[in-house]
Amino acid sequence: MKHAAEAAGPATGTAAATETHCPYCALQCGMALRVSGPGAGDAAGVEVVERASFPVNRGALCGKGRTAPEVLRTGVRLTAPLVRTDGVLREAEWSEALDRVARGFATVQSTYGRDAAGIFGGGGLTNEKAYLLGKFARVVLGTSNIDYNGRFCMSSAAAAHRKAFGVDRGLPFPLEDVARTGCAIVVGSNLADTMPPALRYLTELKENGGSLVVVDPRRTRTAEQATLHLQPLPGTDLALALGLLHLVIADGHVDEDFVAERTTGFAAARAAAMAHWPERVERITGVPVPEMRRAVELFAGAATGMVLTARGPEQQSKGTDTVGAWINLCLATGKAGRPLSGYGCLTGQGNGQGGREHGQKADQLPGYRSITDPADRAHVAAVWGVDPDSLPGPGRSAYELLDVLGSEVRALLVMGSNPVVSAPRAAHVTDRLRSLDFLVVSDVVLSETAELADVVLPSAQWAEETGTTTNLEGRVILRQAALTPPRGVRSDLFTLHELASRMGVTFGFPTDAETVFDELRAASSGGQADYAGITYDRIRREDGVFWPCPDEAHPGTPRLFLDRFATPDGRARFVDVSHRPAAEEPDADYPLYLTTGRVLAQYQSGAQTRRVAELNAAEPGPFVELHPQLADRLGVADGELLAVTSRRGRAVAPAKVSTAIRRDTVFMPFHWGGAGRANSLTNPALDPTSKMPEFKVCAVRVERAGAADLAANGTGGRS
Ligand SMILES: Nc1nc2c(c(=O)[nH]1)N[C@H]1C(S)=C(S)[C@@H](COP(=O)(O)OP(=O)(O)OC[C@H]3O[C@@H](n4cnc5c(=O)[nH]c(N)nc54)[C@H](O)[C@@H]3O)O[C@H]1N2
Ligand SMILES: Nc1nc2c(c(=O)[nH]1)N[C@H]1C(S)=C(S)[C@@H](COP(=O)(O)OP(=O)(O)OC[C@H]3O[C@@H](n4cnc5c(=O)[nH]c(N)nc54)[C@H](O)[C@@H]3O)O[C@H]1N2
Ligand code: SF4
Ligand SMILES: [Mo]
Repeated sequence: MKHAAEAAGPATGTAAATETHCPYCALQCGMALRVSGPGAGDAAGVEVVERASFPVNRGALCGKGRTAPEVLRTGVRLTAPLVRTDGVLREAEWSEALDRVARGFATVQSTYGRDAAGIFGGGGLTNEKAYLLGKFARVVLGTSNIDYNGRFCMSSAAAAHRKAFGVDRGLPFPLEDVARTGCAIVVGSNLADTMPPALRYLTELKENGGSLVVVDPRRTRTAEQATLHLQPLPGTDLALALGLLHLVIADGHVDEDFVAERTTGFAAARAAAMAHWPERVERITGVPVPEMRRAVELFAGAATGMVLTARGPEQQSKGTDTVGAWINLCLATGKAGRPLSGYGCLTGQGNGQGGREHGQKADQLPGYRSITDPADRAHVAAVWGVDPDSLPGPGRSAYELLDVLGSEVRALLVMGSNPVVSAPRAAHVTDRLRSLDFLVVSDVVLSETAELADVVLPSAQWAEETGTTTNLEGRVILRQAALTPPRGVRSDLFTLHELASRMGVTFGFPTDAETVFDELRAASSGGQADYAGITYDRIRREDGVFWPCPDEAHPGTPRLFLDRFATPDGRARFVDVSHRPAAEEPDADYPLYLTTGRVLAQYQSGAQTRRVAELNAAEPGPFVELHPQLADRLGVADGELLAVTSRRGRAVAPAKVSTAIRRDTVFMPFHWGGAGRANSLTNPALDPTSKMPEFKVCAVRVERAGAADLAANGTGGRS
């Protein structure tokens, strides 16, 4: 069934506003769009209207969401396919572009084999797109090589979740529960900037008498809200969590009944924690023992409590173990599997949750099924109408895939990511992309990655197409098309349908999102992320439906684990983990820590938000945040250009002098390409389990920029 606006063209006039959700982060704020004037390609005619009834954000939006229609404008976005001819990208008809893509993949696969074709997806894609992209890889290309940018995002938390609880849903409870818990420990999340409307849950928590502990090497706007701010060295969260568990045990705060009845593996976890006594942990982390004691008093002393992690502790080469150690703390104190208590990961991308459930991950099939499990393969193959033996096995993880471009993988489709800016060791990744025989990028704008492509396919955007996403709470929600895309722009579902048929698969790739969703429901049925009972109509009526939801009579599952955990024996599992250093620690040549992250007004690689004037005015370019004492030592003033060097490369950006950061650490946001690209510096050391790169810690040297740097930078500073 097509949504009316899709079938009938732009919804002109003053028709009722269409309810939808923001295109950006995992909060997926509810909003409504009213379209007047010509509609397509005309942001002025698209008005964002408050949708106060949607519970997660209750009408509030951040500046990114509010200005998202700016990216719908022609002149900003792509409006026709581009095909490289004589080295230059020129506009082409869809048929020519699609023929080129089909030929590009066929040539490479006939010469080098099926696995020489690769796909790099994104956690911003709707469930329908992510599902069909995974199916396209396995059924049409027959390649094992598909992975996506979520690997750079929450994969460590996902791995830890599965180890401890048997299932990975970022938050096992709705956000509203956070406001009512006794104590929340927020580890490496700056949600004041990264999910502004969600800050309300933390301020309400304090108004309700609860306490807030924030763990971040920087005094962020989130940390400013805290009852207690712990400011560890980057990359030492694992030691900190073990130190807190040590104090919990030493001070008699273990919930013995809970541990005995609902968990396994405590003995080994206890032994590991006992080896991390407070003074030792203070030496590793820099967090004074009295502050650790205070954190334990607040957390263990409250009747209910939560630990919430985001990218700070997760984007480390030991992220999985680190999250496991924080989960241990919840389990030992009985703060899991009970109302208003538990561990949760604050997932990042718009569909960061759903995007990891339905098959664009190298080791997965839809419904969180495993690509190596015979029963899982048989179920999905039956839905797809193919022989289970025809499905490839697991492929390479995101960075491992990018690292073999041009050698083992010769043709690549990128849909929904901009790795030239966002991948670790980005100069190397850019070289690999350039060395491909064939690169096709589907995007809404000409991103830095699309600029390298042989073919660029212009995709429709959030406001122009219908589809579901799954927000950070596990709530499946519906974006509804409010207007039609400009002529020359097509949805990704159309692209996959057309490519499949050119490659000989003429069924199973519908272009209508609801039809795709119905197939996804069947494919996920009986799996962990079971969507079988979720329909578009139910989502409209119920403000979203939480998975698992096995049948249409089932109410959905806002809260997991209250009776049992999702492990075979129903018990949560402690993990046996010990601290280890980051893959790269400072030394005489590279004496400082670099950590990276986000600012309020830019989103991710910046491909979309750098095209919005209001956001650029607020956050015009990259910077290096450093402490005044470090700035003095280097002899630099605020705004002066700095050169930052690591073993991977060099970046140049103005100094932003601030007492909010540790003296031994500098911080760079990663939203820009060019000379100020943070990822020229970052370390692709991978977590052994999740394959997450170590974005949050590496060693650098910082100095005043030289003449050559000034020329490369082109600008005088942060203006
Ligand atoms: N404005 C904006 N909002 C966004 C995004 C965006 O790009 N811009 N992206 C979305 C996405 S995909 C994601 S994943 C989320 C990310 O959301 P967050 O995780 O909140 O964002 P980050 O800035 O990457 O990292 C959070 C904090 O980790 C701290 N940190 C750095 N190193 C360490 C460490 O070793 N330990 C600890 N404990 N903390 C550390 C940083 O100082 C930073 O304040 O945001 C989402 N929302
Ligand atoms: N140094 C450092 N690097 C990081 C991080 C960090 O903290 N530090 N964080 C990492 C994290 S958590 C993440 S999530 C990644 C994100 O990094 P990227 O994967 O680069 O994320 P985006 O910039 O959101 O890229 C999405 C691209 O898809 C396009 N797009 C949007 N919607 C659609 C659609 O529906 N269809 C198609 N075809 N295209 C679409 C957008 O225009 C954009 O070009 O960055 C990672 N990189
Ligand atoms: S918080 Fe996230 S979902 Fe909400 S408006 Fe901002 S970017 Fe969009
Ligand atoms: Mo992310």
